Order: sequence, then structure tokens, then C-alpha cells
Amino acid sequence: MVKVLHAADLHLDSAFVGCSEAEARARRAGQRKLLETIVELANEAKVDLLLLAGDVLDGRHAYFETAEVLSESLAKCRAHVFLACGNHDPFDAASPYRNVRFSENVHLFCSPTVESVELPELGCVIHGAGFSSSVCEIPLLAGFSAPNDGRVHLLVLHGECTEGASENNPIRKRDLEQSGVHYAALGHIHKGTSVQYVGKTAYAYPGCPEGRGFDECGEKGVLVGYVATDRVEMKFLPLGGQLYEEKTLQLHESDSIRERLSSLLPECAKNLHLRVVIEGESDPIDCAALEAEFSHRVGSLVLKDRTRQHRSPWEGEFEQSLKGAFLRRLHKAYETAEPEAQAILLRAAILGVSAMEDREGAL
Ligand SMILES: [Mn+2]
Repeated sequence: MVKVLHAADLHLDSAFVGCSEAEARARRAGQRKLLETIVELANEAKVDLLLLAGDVLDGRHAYFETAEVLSESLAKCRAHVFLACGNHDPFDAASPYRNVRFSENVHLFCSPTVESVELPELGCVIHGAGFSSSVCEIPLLAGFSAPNDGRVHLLVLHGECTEGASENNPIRKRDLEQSGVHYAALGHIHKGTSVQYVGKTAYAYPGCPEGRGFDECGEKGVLVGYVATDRVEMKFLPLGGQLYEEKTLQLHESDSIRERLSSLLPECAKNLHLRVVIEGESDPIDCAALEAEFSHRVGSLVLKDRTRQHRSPWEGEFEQSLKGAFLRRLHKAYETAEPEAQAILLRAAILGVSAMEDREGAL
């Protein structure tokens, strides 16, 4: 039985396009810190293996600091480290890995053919392959099969689980099954999965270890656990890094948006990036002012006003337009109509204007 920490898709040195330069720099520093956290966790949990399943770097433009952190923190790791290159960090001529001084405990799977490293003291074998360019249409695992020899067999691989074509190393179920490995530590999919099985092979994606945007919502982390020849127990461990969430705030007639927002937001959660979609009916909302007022309570706050506006049904009746003429006639009739007819005229005005403005009409 071997103890394993499985992480992937750190995307160190991401550009953080939407951020200011200072924010982007801080976020990149935070990513490096997260790598250190992962190594600390591996040491605390006394794992035998740290498996990094690709896209550890976001691209070819790695910073000097990142090369240093990779070299120094992985050297501090008391486990054997196996890193399989992915589509974002392929081992090509320009790979930043060529400038990293990796310590002896680190092994890079950087060739597109499956390579096997035996660790006799642990009774296990680690298999892996890596991208040598950013596109890999050939299934790297095809034809590979580990021997059934009583040792624990693990695989570290970056790719997309699919039965169809993919530019990102299509990993097919039949290839996973035939591989005969007990655990396939995969990378590429940023939304983590639970451990799944095909035949006797268990496989999982840990997802990215922290969010970078609203396309990576929810709690992120790594997988830690045990792999034996007859069972696999991997558990998700959240890392408490940057967290992106989207919430919907449904406004009701008498609600104060400030009060509702205030009770929705945590008092202080600097790693939380929140997008709040406001729905319901309301007067126009000054999103920028509310964001400025409440953003100190979170890492960042984005408000989206999707409310329908309160407005007079006769708004626009003096316009020189079809809408204006329509509203003037209805309003005139409305003033002398019985209450029952008034209600119908009001609905006609709302629905008519909605149709003319090509939006949904509230009944
Ligand atoms: Mn990838």
C-alpha cells in the first residue's frame, strides 16, 4: 500500500488578464505559495508519492521566481515527486522546465511514450508519459499494459477522458482498463471528480487547486489517500485558496438591496470572489456604488443587475413614435374606464411596450 497526494493543473504564472498588474503579481505569488502548501501537506501526511498530473505551469512564460519555488519546494518534499507534462507545460525546446534544477526526488514524465519508474522499497511502479508539444492527438496510453506482478502500479498522465478525438491526449476507457494500473492520477479537467473505475483501474481528476475565475467556481483542492493492489481510497482535501462563487439574489418588492446584499456577504473572506446576479423587480440599481461599498468584505465583488425595472406603464407616451401614439391612446381610454377595463388597459400597455421593445412582458 502506498500513500499518495495527487494534484494537477496548478497553472503557475497565469496571466490573470482581468486583474491590474499589481493584483496579477499578487495572484501569481499566491499560486507559488499554493505549491509550497501542497508540499507541506505531502510532508505532514507523510505520503510516499506526490503526483503532479500536468499543467503545473500555465505556459512558456514562467517567471524566475517560479523556477526557484519549483526547484526549492519540491526538493523539500520528502516524497518521490512525479510530474507529467501537459498541454500547457509540454516539454519542448522552449520549456521552462529546462531551466529548473530539479532535485533527485523529482522525476519528469516528458516523453510521449509511457515510461516506468520502479520504486522497490515501496513495492510500486510509477508509469507516465508527457506532452512534448501543446497538441497531442494520439492517445498516449494506447497499447500500454502494466504487468500483474503483485506490485502497486500507478499512472500519472495529462489528458482528456473521451471516446472521441481530442487535441489533448484522448484517454479512452479501454486504454485505462488495459493499462492494468491500480490508480491513474489524471490532470486536465479543472472540475475535480470522485474516483471512478473502469475494470480494476481507478482514476480521478483532482481539479485545479484553486479557482482563477468564474469558470472555475467552487471549492478546489487535491486528492490524498492510499493505493493498494486491491483497493483505492482517495479523499478530496480542500486547500482554502482562491474561491469563486456565483449567487443569485432574488429581490422582492419591499426589499432593500443594501440590506439583502449585506446579509448575503460574509463579514470578511479575502479569498472569496463573488458574482451576485440580482433578479426580481427593482428601481435601477447602482451596481458600481454597491460594489465599492461592499468589496472590502470579500476578495472581489461583481454585481449583475438582471432585475426588471419599476416604471410607469405610461413612460414614453409623449414620444413621437408608434409606442408614444399607442400609449397616448391607451392612457386616454384608461382615465375614463371602469376599474375592470383599467386593469385590461394597463396589461395591454405593459405587454404592448414589451413587444415593441422586444423583451419579455411581465404579467
Ligand atoms: Mn490541460
